[in-house]
Amino acid sequence: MTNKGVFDLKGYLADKKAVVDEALHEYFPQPEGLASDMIEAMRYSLFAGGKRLRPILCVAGAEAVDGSATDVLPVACSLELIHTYSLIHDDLPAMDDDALRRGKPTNHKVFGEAIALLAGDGLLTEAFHLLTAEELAARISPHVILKVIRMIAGAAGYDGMVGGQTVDIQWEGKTADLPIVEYIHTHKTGAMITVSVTSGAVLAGGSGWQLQSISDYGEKIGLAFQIADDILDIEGDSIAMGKTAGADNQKEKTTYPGVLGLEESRKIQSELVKAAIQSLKKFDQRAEPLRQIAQYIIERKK
Ligand code: GRG
Repeated sequence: MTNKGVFDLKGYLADKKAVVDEALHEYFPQPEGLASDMIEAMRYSLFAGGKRLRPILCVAGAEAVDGSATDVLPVACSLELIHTYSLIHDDLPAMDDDALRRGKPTNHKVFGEAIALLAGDGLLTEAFHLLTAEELAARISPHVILKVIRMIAGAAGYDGMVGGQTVDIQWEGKTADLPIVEYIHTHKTGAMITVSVTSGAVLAGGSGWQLQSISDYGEKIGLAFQIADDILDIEGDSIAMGKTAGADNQKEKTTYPGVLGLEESRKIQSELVKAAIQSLKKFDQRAEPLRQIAQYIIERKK
């Protein structure tokens, strides 16, 4: 695990995804009782085959400061629940009106709009239920858990993902400039990615400089991730991505390639990845997964 030649990122991502998927299956309710249709709808999107990038970042953030997956699994899973809720709501007719997500028909196409809306609400609420799990409180001090809950609520809310989504929708069809697209991307996508990696490091007891460096890393890869997503929307393949390619252009979305062009966008994403890796310069080989995930974020095909 000491350098790029030896570390197997593909294997690492597959292993951590399996650990996260197993925990999600363990934590998540079965479709029982009178509200079972809504629980089925939550499960449909949660287990539709996401990359689990946010939980993996949480685990890798913990490992970088000598923690482990076991320390952070409920938090890692809660991040995936919030992410999945955002995708269900994002696909609704009132938002992006998409038909395909994670390679399957979108939640509202299968369960109807009302149940899809409620499934998103259920996932968001269940995330905070999971954040107060006894399993976590048995390992981590309440003070640290409270701090992490506050960080996650901030990143998911009005000054994070929901704020970014608001500006994204309000700027559709308008000519935006760099500060606007930067606001959208850092809030809509970057905030949750940053909190994913930082929360892992906080839970694992990272020191002041470690948390600052990991937070800088998160901000840089968060922005690079959404720029890569914009580029994939132009160049990617719907089947490989599991969602409709070309949707941004069709909806006249505010994107980096739209504002700066493809070449400049590619340049910026590469610089962000370099800077993200540089943020980790004081870390040892335990941060190797984070370094390589940074590169993977702009090289991925889905
Ligand atoms: C509050 C009503 C209401 C809705 C909120 C905030 C929000 C809806 C949506 C914003 C979230 C969003 C769609 C951000 C885009 C980020 C993005 C590129 C998502 C895809 O992430 P991946 O590639 O997907 O990690 P997988 O499927 O692999 O998890």
